[in-house]
Amino acid sequence: MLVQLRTALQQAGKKMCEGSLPKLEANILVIGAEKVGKSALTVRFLTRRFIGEYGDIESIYTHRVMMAGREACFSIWDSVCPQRAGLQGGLDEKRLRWADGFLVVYSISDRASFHVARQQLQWIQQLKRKSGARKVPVILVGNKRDLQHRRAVSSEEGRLLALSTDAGFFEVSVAETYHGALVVFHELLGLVRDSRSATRKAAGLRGIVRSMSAVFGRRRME
Ligand SMILES: Nc1nc2c(ncn2[C@@H]2O[C@H](COP(=O)(O)OP(=O)(O)OP(=O)(O)O)[C@@H](O)[C@H]2O)c(=O)[nH]1
Ligand SMILES: [Mg+2]
Repeated sequence: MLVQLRTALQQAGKKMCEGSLPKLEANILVIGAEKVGKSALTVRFLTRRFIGEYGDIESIYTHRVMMAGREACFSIWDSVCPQRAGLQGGLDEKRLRWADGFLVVYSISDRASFHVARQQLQWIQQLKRKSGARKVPVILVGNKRDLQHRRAVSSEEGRLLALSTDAGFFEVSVAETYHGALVVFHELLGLVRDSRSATRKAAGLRGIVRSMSAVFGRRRME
């Protein structure tokens, strides 16, 4: 079951987004293995709270934040674990096309969840590249940092995986602090913004090249 949630505050946000200020809109897909804290991360960011148990409902939240003086409106798709989704790495082309940016979450105390994260990162890169995307905004998140005594994945391994798949990397404890969730979402929004402006610049350059070829082509004909 997929639930869409939009609160009164978020409706107000939508109105602000419709104003004259330049705005950033982004669809964020949160994925990862079962019970790694995908919902905890999302809810922590949206409400600042950690409530402990979240059930297994798949939800899309709409939300707004101020980011570097600019209004950002975005939708966050908190997906269910891959096993229940029954798709390769919990991903399908529809979700991939929908998303502008990805948070791939694993638990530092769960080695298997790290392997799922690796598969998902590779799958994202493959499908997005196939669709012509240049740089894909992705952040790898190692959650449950408070469980040091049960650590099964070193920080170094996380960082290396992120480096090799061109993703950002953070280790956080959603249970302990709000700050980690905030940083992760803000960084991802920054990556989405950068990738959009890179795409716009590339399109602008292509336009200039096309106009120049048209002009010089015509001169040669004359
Ligand atoms: N110790 C610790 N527990 C956490 C942390 N984040 C989440 N949890 C716990 O991990 C369990 C799973 O959290 P969820 O947010 O439901 O995980 P999920 O990935 O959304 O799970 P599914 O949607 O069922 O795949 C819950 O019992 C949370 O309380 C954390 O940072 N530290
Ligand atoms: Mg969940």
